[in-house]
Amino acid sequence: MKSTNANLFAALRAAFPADLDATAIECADGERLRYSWRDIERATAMLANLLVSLDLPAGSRVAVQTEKSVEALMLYLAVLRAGYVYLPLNTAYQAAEIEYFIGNAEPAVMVCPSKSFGWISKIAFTAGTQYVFTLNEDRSGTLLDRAAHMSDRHEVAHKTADEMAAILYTSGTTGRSKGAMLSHGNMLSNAQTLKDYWGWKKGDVLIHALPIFHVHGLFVASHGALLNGSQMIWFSKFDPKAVIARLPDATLFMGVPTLYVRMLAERALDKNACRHMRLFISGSAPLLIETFRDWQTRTGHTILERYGMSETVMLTSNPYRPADGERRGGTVGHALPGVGVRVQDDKGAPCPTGEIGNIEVKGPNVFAGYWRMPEKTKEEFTADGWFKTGDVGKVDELGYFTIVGRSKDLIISGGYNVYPAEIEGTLNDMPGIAESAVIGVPHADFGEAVVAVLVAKPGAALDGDAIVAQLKRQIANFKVPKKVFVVAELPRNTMGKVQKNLLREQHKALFA
Ligand code: MLC
Ligand code: AMP
Repeated sequence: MKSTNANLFAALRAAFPADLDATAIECADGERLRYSWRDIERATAMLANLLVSLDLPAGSRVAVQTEKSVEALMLYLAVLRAGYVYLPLNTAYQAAEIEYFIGNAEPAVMVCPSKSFGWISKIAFTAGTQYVFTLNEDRSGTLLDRAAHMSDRHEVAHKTADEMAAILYTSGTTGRSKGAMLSHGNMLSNAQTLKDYWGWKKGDVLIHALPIFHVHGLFVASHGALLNGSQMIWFSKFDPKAVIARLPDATLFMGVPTLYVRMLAERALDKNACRHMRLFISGSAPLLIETFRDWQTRTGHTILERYGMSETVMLTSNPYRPADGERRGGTVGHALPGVGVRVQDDKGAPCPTGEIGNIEVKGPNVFAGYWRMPEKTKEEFTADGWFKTGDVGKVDELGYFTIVGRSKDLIISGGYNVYPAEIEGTLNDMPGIAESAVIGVPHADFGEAVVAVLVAKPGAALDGDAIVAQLKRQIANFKVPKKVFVVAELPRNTMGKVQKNLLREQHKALFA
């Protein structure tokens, strides 16, 4: 007898409301289209049938670098539905970055906008990808053209909970990006936990204004609404004024701290605009206590901050229900039900309450490992099976976790991760640069901003603007330093290690 189908899509679909003609997604910009639950059912079936018709090997990856659109969300759902593996790529990634991801993941299918077809298909076909489809913001492109000929009935592929559903690439402190393999079970268990913990209920309406190529927008937000049969008000791009104008029609909002900072800068943000809101959730980067307090004063709402990562989906959350405790600014709340979170010292022993140490996690949400990197995977797990997050924090006597820093050299800018090692590698390959140090400094809008400090090779003259222009052609724009300094030498300790703390201190007021 076949076991129950653990396909995440099957669970999401089971939550569709009885009235399939009700609105599931309302686009707040562009042509202001409305999509019903029936549209989702039919479009995902047609797209899934298209994938099935390609006769792809089991476990094939479908890589996608497209602008945010409802059709792109449908494509994600269709990949789940058909039982393949979804690989989302940030739209800011440039050719060299895409080349690495495609070379590493070897997707069978690639989907990109028509305008990028030339260079992306070249990379993809060289890497052995069989099919490259196009999908544009205006719903044109070969993907939908082909899917239009497919049947709108499709039986959801049978999956076990531990079968892979998605690969999310995360950069690393050393070496190249690693593909975190998330299973159907990882994502469904987390979505179910959050549905309960955040009290999703009938009538909830979510404003979806985040990109859909990372955990926050693609999984936490979309799964949340779909698993509750809730309507989404869909923004293809975040615009603070437009979002505030739609708050009265919604009950839930999820954002990275920059989104909250930008909305606070708008006069229209007030208690009246938030009169029907039930919950504001923040994550992906630290929410400043000033933002938390200003939001309370202006809107009467206490932002719920949670903490997670690509390898684990969500880990901790401040309480939603008063019975579970208050929402404490500056903390990321409690370990989610069923998720183990502990703080360990460098020797691997538990830290006493209140002491700072390494955050390690365990649970049904934690990924199985990095794609084709068994050694790296082994390094990132403890002998007793806990995943080392690379985040540094502490827990108080009431079980509230606080993130105080990172053992990984990572900058989080506007909710996007930037690994200094990657930028330094790119800089060090440029002519005239002897060495570089990339740091994050406080930034009023992005939380942290990327800054590069360079040393020229003897006799070379470095032009900061030209270096920035060159970087923009090579790496995603959010990784490009907002400021470049040229110095005679980098500060080093007695071991010869660059003292980034001194550089951060020196430049801390640049954008504050
Ligand atoms: C854009 N720019 C950024 C930036 N975003 N610079 C630094 N950091 C960022 N995050 C720069 C561009 O390079 C460009 O510069 C200029 O800003 C305008 O670009 P834009 O695309 O028009 O920007 P905008 O639309 O204003 O985008 C800002 C933003 C966006 C905050 C809306 O960055 C965003 O959506 N962030 C959310 C990221 C997210 O979803 N993270 C979740 C990860 S999941 P120039 O010089 O080229 O003009 C995760 C796990 C978890 O972390 O726990 O959730
Ligand atoms: P990513 O690899 O893009 O999924 O980013 C995950 C990282 O974002 C985590 O390891 C943390 O460093 C950081 N992060 C996520 N949520 C929070 C939060 N609420 N506060 C501080 N850092 C966070």
